Amino acid sequence: MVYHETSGEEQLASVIESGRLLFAGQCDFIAAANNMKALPPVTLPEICFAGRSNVGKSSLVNGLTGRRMLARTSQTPGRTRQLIFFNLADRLQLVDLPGYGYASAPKADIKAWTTLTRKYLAGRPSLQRVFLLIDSRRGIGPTDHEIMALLDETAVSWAVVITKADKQKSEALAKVCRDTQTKISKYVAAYPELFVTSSEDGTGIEALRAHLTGFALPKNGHNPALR
Ligand SMILES: Nc1nc2c(ncn2[C@@H]2O[C@H](COP(=O)(O)OP(=O)(O)O)[C@@H](O)[C@H]2O)c(=O)[nH]1
Ligand SMILES: [Mg+2]
Repeated sequence: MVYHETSGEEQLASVIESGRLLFAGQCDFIAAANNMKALPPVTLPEICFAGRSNVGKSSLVNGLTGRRMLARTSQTPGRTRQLIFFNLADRLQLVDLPGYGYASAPKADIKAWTTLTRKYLAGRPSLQRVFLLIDSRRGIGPTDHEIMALLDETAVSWAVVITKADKQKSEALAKVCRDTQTKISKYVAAYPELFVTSSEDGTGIEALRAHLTGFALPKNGHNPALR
């Protein structure tokens, strides 16, 4: 018998290609919710992006989907107070969560963030994983730790995405990654691998697309895990 064994390289290329195809598909804005009733119904597996205001969430959604204007990016942080839902090719839902920790009242900000977002995190059966964005120039701050503790509490699986990698020299970037990895190792719900990205120069975007494809419905298929 002759087997064709796929090499590691072939497998990687195929996963990258699946990611490219998924994110090249249709991507539509479906809802902006500022209360639980306004959340769109659970129909697709979902992943969401969380992080401080200005960390690069909207830019990442735009970078992943290759659409410059899909998620509104802003020079004025702290403006988005809603959960923004996008439907990607009827296979995966992407959610841009409100930013936190900006301005002079971080405590009040966390509280506002917590009320709706916490309900969403705790009560969304389709939510597969939270991607928590950390700016490569700042690393993990105290507010991020609060959010990480909250995520651990709600028992949602979460992973860190380092953003703005283009803004750091490679040594400094490596150090931020090491520090971040050490810090997140204390959290039980944290995925151990970091995703290092730049929406500016495309670093890590195809790897993240490939990873996210693992949560999507198969093409023309259905997901038995979803009721
Ligand atoms: N150099 C660089 N700037 C970025 C990157 N991602 C976002 N930005 C900038 O950071 C600012 C905030 O980005 P935005 O996506 O609106 O952040 P959000 O508040 O988390 O949604 C904007 O001025 C973006 O142009 C990146 O990867 N590299
Ligand atoms: Mg934004």
